[in-house]
Amino acid sequence: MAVWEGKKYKLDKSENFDEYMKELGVGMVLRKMGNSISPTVELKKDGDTYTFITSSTFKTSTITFKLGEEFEEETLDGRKVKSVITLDGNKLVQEQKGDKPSTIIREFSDNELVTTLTLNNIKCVRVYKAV
Ligand code: ACD
Repeated sequence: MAVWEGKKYKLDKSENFDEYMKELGVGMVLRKMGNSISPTVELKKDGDTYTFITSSTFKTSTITFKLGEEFEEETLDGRKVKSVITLDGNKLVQEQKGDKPSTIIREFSDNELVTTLTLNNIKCVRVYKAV
């Protein structure tokens, strides 16, 4: 069983998220919201279909995908992008295409999830704790 199976992770620390959102072109009001919210995330697997859920009091986003297969995604800030996700051990790697190409790496362990978001020269690291 994978380390992330049956677990939920809640945001504990966040570095550079405001800069990342600015680089995406997210406006001030939504950035304030994004900065003040501690979402809970979970990864689920059913056969070869994966679901990644980000839940918060403000918004919840669910993406459903198969590894290596491009899918359409509406991001939390409302962009419509195409993404491809692969899994390398406990590391989920998401490549978001479009005019703001971004890489999101989520590395799961027993008690922690480290999410690293990269866009241009901006790198944001968000640390989640298993709850
Ligand atoms: C994570 C961060 C994943 C979010 C990545 C991109 C979204 C960009 C901007 C968010 C903007 C507004 C959303 C505001 C609040 C929603 C709260 C949830 C924030 C994740 O996986 O950690």
